Amino acid sequence: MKLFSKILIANRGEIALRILRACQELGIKTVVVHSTADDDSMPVRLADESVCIGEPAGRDSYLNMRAIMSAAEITNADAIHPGVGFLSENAKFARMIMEHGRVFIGPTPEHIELMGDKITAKSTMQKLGMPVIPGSNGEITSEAAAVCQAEEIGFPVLIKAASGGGGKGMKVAYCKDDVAQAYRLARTEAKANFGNDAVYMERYLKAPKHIEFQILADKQGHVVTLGERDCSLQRNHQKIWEEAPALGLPQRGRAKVEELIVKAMKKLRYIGVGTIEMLYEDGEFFFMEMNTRLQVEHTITEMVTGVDLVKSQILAAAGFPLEIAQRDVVVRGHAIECRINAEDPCTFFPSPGKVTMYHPAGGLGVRVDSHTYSGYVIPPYYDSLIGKLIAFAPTREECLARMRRALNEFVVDGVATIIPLHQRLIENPDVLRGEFNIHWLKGFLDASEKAS
Ligand code: MV4
Repeated sequence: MKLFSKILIANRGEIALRILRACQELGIKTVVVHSTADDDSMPVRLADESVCIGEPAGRDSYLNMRAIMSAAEITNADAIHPGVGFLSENAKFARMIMEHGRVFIGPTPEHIELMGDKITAKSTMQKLGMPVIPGSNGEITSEAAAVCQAEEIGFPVLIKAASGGGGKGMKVAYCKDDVAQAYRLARTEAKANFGNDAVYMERYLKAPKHIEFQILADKQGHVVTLGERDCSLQRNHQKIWEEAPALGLPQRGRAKVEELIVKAMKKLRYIGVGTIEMLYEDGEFFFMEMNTRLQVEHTITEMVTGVDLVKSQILAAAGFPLEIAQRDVVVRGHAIECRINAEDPCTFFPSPGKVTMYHPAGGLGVRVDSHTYSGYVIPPYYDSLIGKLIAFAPTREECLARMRRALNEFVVDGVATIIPLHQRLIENPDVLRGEFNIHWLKGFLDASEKAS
């Protein structure tokens, strides 16, 4: 078995930098592809080679598969890391890379397709023994069937898009009279957003937590879980604060779910890193979706397990067996990630422009993953994530204290950031007690808007 000699990073920003750092530590040469908006970016400067692949808009650069393939051919990169977002869950891209004799750093195109369709993902995981939310078994294809299903499931029900994600094409129906309209709206929205109008139905969970499990697998069939993250603190499906481990989960139920996940992933012969997204309510876990890629919040799992997920992912893609077994995985201490978005902390309006002064927090137990520097100009074309502040400590209480002081230390001048929001969250009694679900942040923001 041979490790890659050169990896092409098909992404930008902090995640491109994160992947670049892993490559450098593994002694792998790097190529970063970039748009004209990222000419002066940190990953471009630090990479061994860079190739400009097009104009700023995503479809003209970071989503342009042919341009990226050409860059890989020209630079003779033997593998491509897609990062997060962009082409990271695109089966066609993964297949194209394979057909060009290179390696896609991720699972197979079949795995991506299986999990990309939420209906097949759900039925597959259910067959493999995972608990799922009661609902229609498969697609719903008529208004009459929707009404019939809803009465069987019991109200409220949620209609979801098969190609969904990010909440698009999702409609709640609280009573029989709502169903037909919710069904039509969900279908229309699904068609417009994903070009696929297939929808399915589930009982609507009113106040769940979003708990996700990190897994890691190799081509030899070994699978380990690296514990869970609580990602409930989100706004419009954008996570802003994540923690590992989650608070208040039942030990038995949690262990059982981990066991079922490992079993399912072994059966599927999954490869690399993956995340099983679950909803947790009233002591019960339900499979929701699986992400077949690295995630932004992988960092907190790295802090509490000591496992370098990006290195492990690259090694697994190259065919190396996992260096750790399940008995080696110990979750120690507590980690919190606060996403630093260049947005107004009240309106969340993006705040691109020049960062006149940048001084990240530091010290024991503080990690900052960021491509930002003093003088960096945040382009207006992409998401507003300019860094991640991660605090790690032996206990949650110490972790909160560490995060609080790190937030106070962090300086970003010239643009607005959501650091002030994090500073308010970290003083909130509910947040301090870990008592929040997926709707908590909206309530908090609505209340503070009224108060001001
Ligand atoms: C749900 C749900 C409640 N009940 N399914 C949102 C995105 C999509 N991937 C699935 N989502 C949800 N599915 C049932 N049966 C609530 C959500 C949901 C949500 C889930 C995780 C994190 C944030 C969320 C925000 C709103 C709704």
